[in-house]
Amino acid sequence: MTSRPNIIYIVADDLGYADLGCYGGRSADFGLVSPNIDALAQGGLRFTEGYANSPVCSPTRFALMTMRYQYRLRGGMEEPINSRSKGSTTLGLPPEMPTLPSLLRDAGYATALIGKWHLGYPPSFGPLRSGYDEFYGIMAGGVDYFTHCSGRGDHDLYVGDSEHHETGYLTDLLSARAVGHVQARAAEARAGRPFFLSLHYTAPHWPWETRDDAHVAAETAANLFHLDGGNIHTYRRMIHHMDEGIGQLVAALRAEGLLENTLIVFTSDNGGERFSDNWPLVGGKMDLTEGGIRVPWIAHWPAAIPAGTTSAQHCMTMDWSATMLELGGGAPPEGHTLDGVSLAAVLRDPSQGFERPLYWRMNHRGQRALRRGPWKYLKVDEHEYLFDLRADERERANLATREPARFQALREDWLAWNESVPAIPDDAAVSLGYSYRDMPQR
Ligand SMILES: [Ca+2]
Repeated sequence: MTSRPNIIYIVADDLGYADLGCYGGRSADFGLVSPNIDALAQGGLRFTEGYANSPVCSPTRFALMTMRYQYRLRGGMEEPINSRSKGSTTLGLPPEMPTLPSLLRDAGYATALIGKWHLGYPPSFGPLRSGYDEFYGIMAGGVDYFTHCSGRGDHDLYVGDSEHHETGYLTDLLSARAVGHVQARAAEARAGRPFFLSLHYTAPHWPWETRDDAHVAAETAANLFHLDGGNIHTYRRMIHHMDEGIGQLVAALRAEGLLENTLIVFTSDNGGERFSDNWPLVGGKMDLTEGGIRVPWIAHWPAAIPAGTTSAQHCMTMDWSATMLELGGGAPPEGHTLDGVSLAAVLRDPSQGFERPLYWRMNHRGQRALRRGPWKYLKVDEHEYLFDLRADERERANLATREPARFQALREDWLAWNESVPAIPDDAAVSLGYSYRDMPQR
């Protein structure tokens, strides 16, 4: 019987399904893009059919925190929350809502968020109000890596609730902070008080800046979407910088004697953006085609997870959070139901699996999706599709006409689920940073 693990939940931002070497990604001109993350996969368990709760940032983060479908909260209907939500008392994660960190804290964990919050602004919302003992990072959906200013030009780096000025490249600052946090928590962790660390990188989200690109910050200040910049070389280096930090974090855990009984989970909050590699999947961020929602899921925990294993278990973000809650000995309050389903049995024995139907909905383009077994029901704009992902994960062969009964059954299934969650309100916003005018369709 293993004692309760320390838990580190690493979330990359807009990283696509095939950007990492261990998911078939190409090498960069400087060599391997993600050797340290690949090593976590080699030493642990890699999921090939895991998903994000949403193809865009903040909705996935609502699900990550609450372990429920994001559609249950008003803020989760925004696609995504943006800086216009500043001052709002509704567009955020309500402090009274039980969360993964609040329930782990109740179970005795020391909790911290290092990195991106993106679930509403103080004073109504914030990480310290939702279960984190400590916070170092940004409140917004994106900032410049050097100035730490959001798209509105507001400086957005905080320690707790206080604005914090520090010079440096954000990815490196987050990595250094995470290493320092592990070192600071190590003695208590060894003595039996485990920690839960959320490490939410902004990499490899725009603007397209590597560690050596401080001069680019002035160019992107007016428009962080950085529509006239970036390329795959810059993009891969941005991933590599994050990977280096994760390597340092693993080294710190090893040096402190904590690696064996620490569960490290690595994923992305949504599918890849314009420079990402989602092969063989189609689409990306904002899309309910596989490229927008299927993401890497890697779990590393030497004390419990067999090394070098893979799993095709279907799962989404909220399931992973429910898994961590169970492994940490936490539980939701009486009568508070979670939508997330624990994967703990799969982690311990990757040959295990269970049926896990997964549902999505987007205001953007009226999208619907349901994954049930090998089948996927999809709607985009006024068009509806049926795909057999076992044979065609690229979603090119529409079987809706060939298999009308199956198509109708899945469609009914989705409609029944949709009735079980709140409807999208008329004032829910869809925010697109650019259109086909700025770049041709993928
Ligand atoms: Ca994102």
